[in-house]
Amino acid sequence: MRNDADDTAPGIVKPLPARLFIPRDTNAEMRWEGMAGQGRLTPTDRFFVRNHVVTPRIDERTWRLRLWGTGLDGSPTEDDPFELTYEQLLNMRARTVTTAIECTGTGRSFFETQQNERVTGTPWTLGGIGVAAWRGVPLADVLRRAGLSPAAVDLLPRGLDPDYVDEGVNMGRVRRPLPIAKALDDVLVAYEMNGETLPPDHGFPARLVVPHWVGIASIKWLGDIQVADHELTSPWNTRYYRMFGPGFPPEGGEPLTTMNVKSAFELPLPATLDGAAGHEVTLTGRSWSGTGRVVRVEVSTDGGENWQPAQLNDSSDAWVLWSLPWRPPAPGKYELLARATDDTGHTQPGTEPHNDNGYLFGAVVRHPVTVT
Ligand SMILES: Nc1nc2c(c(=O)[nH]1)N[C@H]1C(S)=C(S)[C@@H](COP(=O)(O)O)O[C@H]1N2
Ligand SMILES: [Mo]
Repeated sequence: MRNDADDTAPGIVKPLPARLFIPRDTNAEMRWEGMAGQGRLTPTDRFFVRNHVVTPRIDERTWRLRLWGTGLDGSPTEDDPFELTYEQLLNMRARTVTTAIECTGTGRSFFETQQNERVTGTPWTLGGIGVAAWRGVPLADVLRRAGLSPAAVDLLPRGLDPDYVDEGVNMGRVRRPLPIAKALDDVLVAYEMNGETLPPDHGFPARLVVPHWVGIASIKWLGDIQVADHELTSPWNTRYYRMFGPGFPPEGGEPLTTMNVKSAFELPLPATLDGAAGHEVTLTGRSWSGTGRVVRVEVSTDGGENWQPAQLNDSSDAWVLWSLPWRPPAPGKYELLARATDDTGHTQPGTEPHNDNGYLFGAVVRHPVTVT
């Protein structure tokens, strides 16, 4: 039996009780059974953490958000940037946005376990997603205050965590280009999560929240933003977060942007349903999509032979909560599957085309359950 002691991941500040998290190197994956009975939001105590390095401790009194580059009026330099204090940020017009942050590697391990394909990277199951109410200032307002020029093309938001070293090569601080159109659309400079000050692990004092996009876009511990009148690159849009492998160009596909459709049961993986044989249980889960609103979820309790529509109980922009009664006929092993479709017609496929880094596994997951 699993005890309730906290696991540790080097560099994560918050407690990681074993009943809520699976430690994965510098990261912590959420256990889906921890969402059973929860409301629309992922409570902060169980929200996954994805750190390339470690959570830095930042003093908000000396912190500044710095903006610089050729995409701002007067082209302020990195050495003499436009600056906002924490105080000033908190005094700007704020908005609250409920949206998911999801790691591009969510579901990666299923490339191996379901498709027998080798991929590199953290072997997440489905717990690399969380939905929170983020409060902060629209990035568009911050940019305008800094003197956004009509010539601006690309941004490069950069974190204050230590340099990321990948197999001995120093990649510098975590930073990923963000096109100006998305920056002006719906991106938030967030300083609160679920009604509380942003916790250290989730980006205190401020982070970007980039709705519907790959989690890497939502830069934590935001320190500065280069605003340029030309396209920008960093390893996070050239080397990482592109599709590589057979069928993709040698330099990789286009930088990844929107997330795909996924579904998860609010059960341990694998699960045991003790004493459920012949009795009705309620299966619950959630489905979400970066490309639209989930409008249909079908569930199979027999390995994909037969499908039934799940009841959609609560749908926010971020994800839909669903349920389905199930009476397992006899003790034994079952495979549960959930398949979602969004309002732009994207449905979860049976298999996911391979890519070497195992990004964006969106195929239907086969969830093993033992019924006694
Ligand atoms: N500065 C910085 N920002 C970052 C990261 C990081 O390691 N450093 N990880 C990114 C990735 S890959 C993801 S999936 C999300 C995870 O956000 P969370 O840890 O709050 O869940 O943060 C993104 N922002
Ligand atoms: Mo990620």
